[in-house]
Amino acid sequence: MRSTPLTLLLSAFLCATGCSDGGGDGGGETGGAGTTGGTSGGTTGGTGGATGGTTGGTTGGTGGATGGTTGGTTGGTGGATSSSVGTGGGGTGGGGTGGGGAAVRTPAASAATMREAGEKANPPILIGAAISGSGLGDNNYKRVAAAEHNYVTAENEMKWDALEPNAGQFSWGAADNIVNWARDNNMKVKGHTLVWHNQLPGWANNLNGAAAVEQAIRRHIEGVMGHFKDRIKDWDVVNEAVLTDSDTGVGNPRMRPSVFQRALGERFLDLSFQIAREQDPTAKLYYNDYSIDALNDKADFVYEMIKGMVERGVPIDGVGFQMHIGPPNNKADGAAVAANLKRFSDLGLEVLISEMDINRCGGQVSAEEQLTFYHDIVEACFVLPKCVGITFWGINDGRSWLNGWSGALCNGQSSQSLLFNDQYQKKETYNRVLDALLGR
Ligand code: 9MR
Repeated sequence: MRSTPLTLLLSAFLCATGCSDGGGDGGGETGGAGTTGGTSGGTTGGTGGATGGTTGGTTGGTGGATGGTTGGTTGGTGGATSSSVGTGGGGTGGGGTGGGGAAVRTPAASAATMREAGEKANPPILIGAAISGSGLGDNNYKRVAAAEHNYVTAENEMKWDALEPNAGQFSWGAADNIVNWARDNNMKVKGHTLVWHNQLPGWANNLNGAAAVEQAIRRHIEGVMGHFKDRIKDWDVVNEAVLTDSDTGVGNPRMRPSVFQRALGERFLDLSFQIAREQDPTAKLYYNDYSIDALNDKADFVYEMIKGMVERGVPIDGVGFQMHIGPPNNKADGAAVAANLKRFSDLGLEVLISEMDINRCGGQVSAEEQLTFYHDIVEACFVLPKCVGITFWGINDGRSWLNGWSGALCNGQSSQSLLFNDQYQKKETYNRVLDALLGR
């Protein structure tokens, strides 16, 4: 729907209170980036400013009063006035002035922890970790996890096989434990992951026919998002839908022949996001994948795929770059990551580092290179206001998934891939990450 005169008036008024160039002019199905602040929303909201309108249409045009001052990453928080104009699922949308789109993120002057550095940065940046149920049985693990992070992804407990082991029968216990622990420690949670070919229960993997698969996707997304609705606002909606000849993202990129793709074709992507949006109009909806961190065949293919979704008005808010560096996945340096994050964010989307670790097994990444990568890749995200979070895939080396993953080449050795050792002491990798978060 197009903007109304009232919206335009409000835009002009609110702009005077702090909007800057770069807001979205929205409009149409997907809205769009622009320079005047989102004057209208659309189905998925304008892409205004950095994010001003990303949540625009669906929440009725966020952005707004605070958009200009907090910049794009938080753009969307919207002023009361603009929200009231914009309610109605993107009707008039836009909220007008949102998303000034801060050009840079300002680091904290000092911080004792990564969490503090992330919270004091302007705009703030989420510092996350993959958390496992078994880890929460260890007091040292819990202490470090909560002191250093404010964002949680369940490592396995929210996957399809864990949550819906039998068709239509949900099992919440292990996931609830993690989500409730996060809430007790004032940590935000990202739901991981709704539609993924891996860790599917047998019954889902064996489904046949478009109708059965669509029904299963719908029941799963509605059931899971419905259960966590008050506690989880960020979701990995589709995970790892693209395949290349090697896990490093090189060679013959194509849609992965999963049960979803076989039954519905590429349409399963749009469908999953649309169902998720219907289930929660205010949630942040992400696509997530590995070995798309640098500039390679897979990243190029995923870029075109996501661009197509944005152009079709599919309700996607952002892309997660897993950032598993080293075997079995890709190698990426800071400059390549920066260029890649930038082109995706230029689509009007949020970006985030969603599963970072750097594997030393197999000798492909030296100790020195690991430190450089940790610093420079974290920096590449930090300097980009639309990069809203950095999640590390675990807390301490001893619990890393890489140690037991054959393609990771560890052969029983530690992958030495994370920021804390097995006594939960900070490693030099931690110091380099904290440096990057403090602009050093
Ligand atoms: O860390 C997870 C590990 O414990 C599981 O065995 C594995 C099984 O698929 O999944 C790991 O997490 C993956 C994540 O959910 C999606 N991206 C790749 C991660 C590492 O394999």
